[in-house]
Amino acid sequence: MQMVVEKVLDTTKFIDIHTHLFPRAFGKLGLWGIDELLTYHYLEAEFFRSSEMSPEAYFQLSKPKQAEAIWKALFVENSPISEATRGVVAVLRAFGLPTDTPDLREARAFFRKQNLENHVKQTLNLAGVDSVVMTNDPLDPEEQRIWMSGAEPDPRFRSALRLDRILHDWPTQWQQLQALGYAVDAQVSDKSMVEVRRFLASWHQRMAPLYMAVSLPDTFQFPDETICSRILSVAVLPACCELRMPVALMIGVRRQVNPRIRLAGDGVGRADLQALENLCRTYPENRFLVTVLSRENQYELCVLARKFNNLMPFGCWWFLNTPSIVEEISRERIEMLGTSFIPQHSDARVLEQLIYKWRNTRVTMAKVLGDTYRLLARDGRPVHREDIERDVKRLFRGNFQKWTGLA
Ligand code: RAT
Ligand code: ZN
Repeated sequence: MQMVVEKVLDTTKFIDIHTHLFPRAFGKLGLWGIDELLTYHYLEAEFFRSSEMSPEAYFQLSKPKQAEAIWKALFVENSPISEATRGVVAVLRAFGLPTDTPDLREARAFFRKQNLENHVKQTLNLAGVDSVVMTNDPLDPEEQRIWMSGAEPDPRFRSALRLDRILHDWPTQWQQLQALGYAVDAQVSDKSMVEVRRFLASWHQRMAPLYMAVSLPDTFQFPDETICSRILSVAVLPACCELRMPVALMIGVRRQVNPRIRLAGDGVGRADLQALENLCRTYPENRFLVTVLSRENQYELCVLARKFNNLMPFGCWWFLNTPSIVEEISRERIEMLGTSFIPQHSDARVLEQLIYKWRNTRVTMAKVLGDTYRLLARDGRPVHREDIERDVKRLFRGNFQKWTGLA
């Protein structure tokens, strides 16, 4: 049975429902190669724990120099045993590159000679995924320019309309919307809300996103007397209903607890999931894809999902994406929700990260599913290969396809 579970997991192509990757047409926004892998912010956070270099000195360096400093501190002077460092080792190995050299010469030479198109194909193949969902921010100036100039879509890279700037930074972003021709104001008036809906509809047409998404702090409340709450309820949720799209809520991030280390400086806090309960109950016509960052919120999320079928838990996000925690959360979800959830997304920012992140997910899920089927068989129900295939397909493809209409 264990071997069948592993085989099915290995041969089923997954859909990666949340990444920060971009296709070739997005130029420099798409990150790949050894220097990008090494300067991943998960590794930067670890670097500052093992190096005497100050963040200020580090951020002054060029990217290749940063990569070299991280390689030296985390891979040469120390054993790369953390999840993020092991990931780089696994990627190097997957491409037949040495994993214990004192410098990056060979790895750099390898990536330099890759043809990007073939490399993307090979990487997706090695990762066992056939589509990845991007994070698309219409108010990011660089991204906006690319979308406006009609970048050629790549069917493997699907879009998700990210709302963080609009929802969290209205006081500085409303003028951007105004400059794009929307009659909005600082006071989030009724007229403004109609205009935000028009903005979302127009970007929906341009991007063809599978869902809208926002990350939310641990302090998130709903309903609330905030601009975020107003835009969410008056513009975003009605727009999602009208456009028949789910909204993804990623709850529990404490942004910039240490601004000195920039992107690596975000933290986590336990959220009050009463807010989510209120949303699911008040908006039965809306569908909520939800991931929570705090380990302490996972059980409540499962209980809520048992109450509301318009709630789909997904992924073990960010700091939770380590084998021990993924195992714990996935067991809990299966025990409470069967196959009615989406176990994981990669959150990859650098193309080749797909390889190790999905490999690790498969290893952990093989353990969890194998144990689950053994319990089921012991209880008296034989488990066939077709059952396992159906379940894996539902978990890693079907649930998302059903919610987003992705073929
Ligand atoms: O996991 C990450 O890389 C974080 O920095 C965030 O991007 C997070 O996943 C998010 O989407 O906000
Ligand atoms: Zn993310």
